[in-house]
Amino acid sequence: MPDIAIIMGSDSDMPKLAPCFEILEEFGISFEVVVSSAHRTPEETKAWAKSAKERGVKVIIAAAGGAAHLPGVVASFTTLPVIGVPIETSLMGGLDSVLSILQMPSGIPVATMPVGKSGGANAALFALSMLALSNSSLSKSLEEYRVRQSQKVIARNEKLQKEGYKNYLKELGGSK
Ligand code: RP5
Repeated sequence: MPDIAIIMGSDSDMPKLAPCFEILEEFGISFEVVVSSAHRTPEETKAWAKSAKERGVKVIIAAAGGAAHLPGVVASFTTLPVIGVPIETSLMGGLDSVLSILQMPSGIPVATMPVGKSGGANAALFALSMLALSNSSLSKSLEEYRVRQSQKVIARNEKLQKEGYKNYLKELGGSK
């Protein structure tokens, strides 16, 4: 029984969600991944969204790009929380996706994540935060994740202070 369900409008969205899959794997949370489009397979999308709660899903992550109606359409068929991930597009870098997902009418909420590589990662972490409300071990794991994240930044700053910005920049790939 998957705790989290991830739906994408196209398989072309999948690489952008790699950080999402990786984080959920790291936390050992069960999840399902499907491709189903609000526009190309509306009936299948509807059936999937309507049956999610019965399948034991607690949170849905929906990713789409361009005319990104998928998260909103999914949210219209379920009262489960829906987290929208706007996928980058060639036309406007994903601003079109952000606006399509963000501007939901009152009554059907969708939580909108950042566009770009943070979107998938934050969607996973946000979904985990929701599950952690009733799972103390997951809550502890999330706290430990934050500590590890802080430690990485502190270590990087220590290295920067030790080596100086010129050497650090060279290691990062050089100045332009
Ligand atoms: C959206 O259209 C998908 O979510 C995808 O981001 C975009 C383009 O889909 P493809 O033409 O690559 O299948 O529905």
